[in-house]
Formats: sequence, C-alpha cells, structure tokens
Amino acid sequence: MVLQTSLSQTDPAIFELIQKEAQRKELSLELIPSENCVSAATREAVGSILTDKYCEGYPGARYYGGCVNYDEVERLAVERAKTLFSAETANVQPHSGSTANMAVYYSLLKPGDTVLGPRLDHGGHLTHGSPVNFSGKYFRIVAYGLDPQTQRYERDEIIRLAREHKPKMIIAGASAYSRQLDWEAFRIAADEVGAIFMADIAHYAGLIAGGAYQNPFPFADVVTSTTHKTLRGPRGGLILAKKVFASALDKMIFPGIQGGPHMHQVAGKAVAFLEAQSPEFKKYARQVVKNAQLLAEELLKKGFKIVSGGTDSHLLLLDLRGLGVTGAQAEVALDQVGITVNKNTVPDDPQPPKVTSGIRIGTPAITSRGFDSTDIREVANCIEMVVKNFSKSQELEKVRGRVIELCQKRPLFK
Ligand code: DSN
Repeated sequence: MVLQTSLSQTDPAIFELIQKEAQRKELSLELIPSENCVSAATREAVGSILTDKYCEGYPGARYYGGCVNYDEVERLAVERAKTLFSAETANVQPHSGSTANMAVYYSLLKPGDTVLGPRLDHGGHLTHGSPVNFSGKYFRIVAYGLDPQTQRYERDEIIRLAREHKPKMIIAGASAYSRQLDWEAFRIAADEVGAIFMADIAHYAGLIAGGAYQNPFPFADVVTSTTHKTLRGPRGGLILAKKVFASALDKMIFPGIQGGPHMHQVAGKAVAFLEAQSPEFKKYARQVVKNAQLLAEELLKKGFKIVSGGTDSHLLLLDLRGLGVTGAQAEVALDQVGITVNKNTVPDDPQPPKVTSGIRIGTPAITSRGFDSTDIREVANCIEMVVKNFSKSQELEKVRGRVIELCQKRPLFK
C-alpha cells in the first residue's frame, strides 16, 4: 500500500524544517537576484504525481509506455515557451541552466573549439568558460570583460576580440550584469567570423517574457535559461533555438547528457509559462525593474558606489570599496537583520572570491510580495544602516525590527 499519511505524520523532521523555512522567508527580505517565490499553482504541479513516471524520449516518441498524459504536458510547455519568447523551437527537459548550457557546447562544438564568453569576475557564469567548469576544461575560452570606464560590455571590444580569435561560439549572458545586453552587437560579431551566437538569459527571462528587457531573438541562434529566477517558475532549465539547431540540441539533452525528464518539473514550467503570459506578469516584470532602479538611485544618494552607476534590470552590484567593509562582512550583517544578499566580486576586486568587495542585490522576490516605491526607500535605509554599522549589534537589532515591520506589511504567504 502506498502511504497516504501527510508529511507531518510521516516525517515530522522534514515537515518541521519546511515550516521553519516558510517562517524565515516570511520574515526576511529575499534580495538574491536569482531567487523568487513561485505560485501555489506551480507548487501544486511540482508536488504532483507526475514525479512518478519515466518518459525518456520526446512527445510521441518515448521509450516507455503510459506516457499519453505526459506527452500533452510537455507539448503544452513547449508551445507556451515558444510563444513567450518568440522562439522557433523549445526544449523544456534540461534539469538546470548548467545542463542546458552543456547541451549547447556538446552539440554545436567540438572539444577544443574556441568560445568567446564573459569573465566570471566581470559578471559571467561558471558555464561561460571558467577553468574549474566543464566549459573551461574542454574548450578554449577567450574571455571578455567590462570596459574600465563604463563598466559595461562594449560593442567594439566584443567585435575586436571576435575578429582576433575567430571563436566558433560567442556567449552573451550573465549572473551579475545589470545593464541591457547589446544582443545586436553579439550578432554582428558572430556574423563577422561565422560563429554561433548563444544568449544565456537565465537572469533576465522573466523580464523578457514581461517585455521589460529586450528579447535576444531574432539576434541569437540559441537561447538558454533557467526557469526559477525572474521567470518565477520551478527550478529547472530551458533551451530555445532556431529550427536548424533543434535536432542536435534535442539529441544532446536526451540521450546525450540526461535520461528521463523530470515531468513534475516540466508541468511546473508549463504553469509558470502560462502565468508569465498574463497582463499581471507584465506589470510585475516592469515593477521589478522600477524597484531595482529606485533602489539604485536611493543608494547612490546615500553615497554608495554602484557598478556601472545603475541598472536596466532586476539587479545591482554595490561596490563597497572605501567603506571599510567587505562583501562577506556585509552579507553576514545583512543576514543578521533578515536581509538576504550575496557577496559578489566587483570589477578588479582586490579581495578573493570568498571575501569580495561587493554585494549583489535583486528585486524579483520582494516585488513578488508586492513591494512598491515606499517600501523600496525603506529597504535602502535598512541597507545603509546595516552596512555603515555592520559591527554594532544594537544598531543591527533596530534594523531587524524595521525589516519585520516591512515583511508584516507585505506578507508572502497570505
Ligand atoms: N547561481 C545563480 C545565480 O545566483 O546567479 C546562477 O548564476
């Protein structure tokens, strides 16, 4: 007999930890830009019986019987993803953004091929060519970085590097870059040398879906993403591509690097894609950017330095150099008052990656709980008080009270 008892009866320890996490989330400000809070509907799909089934293959061509309902789930997810991003094709099976990126490298390149991608310490991701990642181990990486003056990726430099190194693939996309990526520049660079242009929109996907950030299509050949950041879906990955690349990418996801897709996750992605097509989601995406821009303005007024001077997206990077506090110290002090951020390297950071001189701040999760301009001003005040008094426990206690007030004003789980 399948156990039908509730989680609290079957496993009180795990039940208790989930309750504790709900409480932590409810009473703290989630400012990590890659995190969000999914809808109850998405959670229901992800927590459903769809976790039970093996569906190796693709709709209509599976290696297991009994996939009829799963075929429909996957078809819905694929069609919705294509509509949302104006994509010719979609593969919704990648378990994560990293596997989505791995499938692109392994299907469209040969080991040792040259790839032009963003530097990890200038905003890029591990899978964009870091030497400790498969991408840096198996491919020849030429990395581009931020312009020292503008602290942005500059069009001329991308084109110059492409001409010099003749990469087989050029990657645009980032984990800590707040500005609009110049998709057209990457297309021009790719065309000059016959390279594939891959855009990794993991961070910007929800903003793009909501029309608050430019879509890399039609410029990009292949677009990879996660589904759980600004897009506010379940944890997972996604590949969108021009038709000509689809068959190679599909074969690389399965059977190349994955076995059975996680169909409960695929169902959750379908729900999130549907939600992202709504007018409310468009409003949400615009508000995420407005909130990030206001937070940047307020912090600038208070004398903080922000990499590139502001943001066009959901995140900003505070440069703490000169304030006598490291990124790690700021992260710990903010955590003590219930503000969750992550330490992050800033351009040409003198500190090692486990210390850093910066913090990365994002507005997707607090916007999901309804934060507006008044709330954002208070968030800026709290950040200032903590960072400038990071070692004074009495000051931190006062800020903790203000954070709780903000959280109670904007409950997450009603
Ligand atoms: N680890 C994710 C992030 O925090 O941005 C992906 O890059």
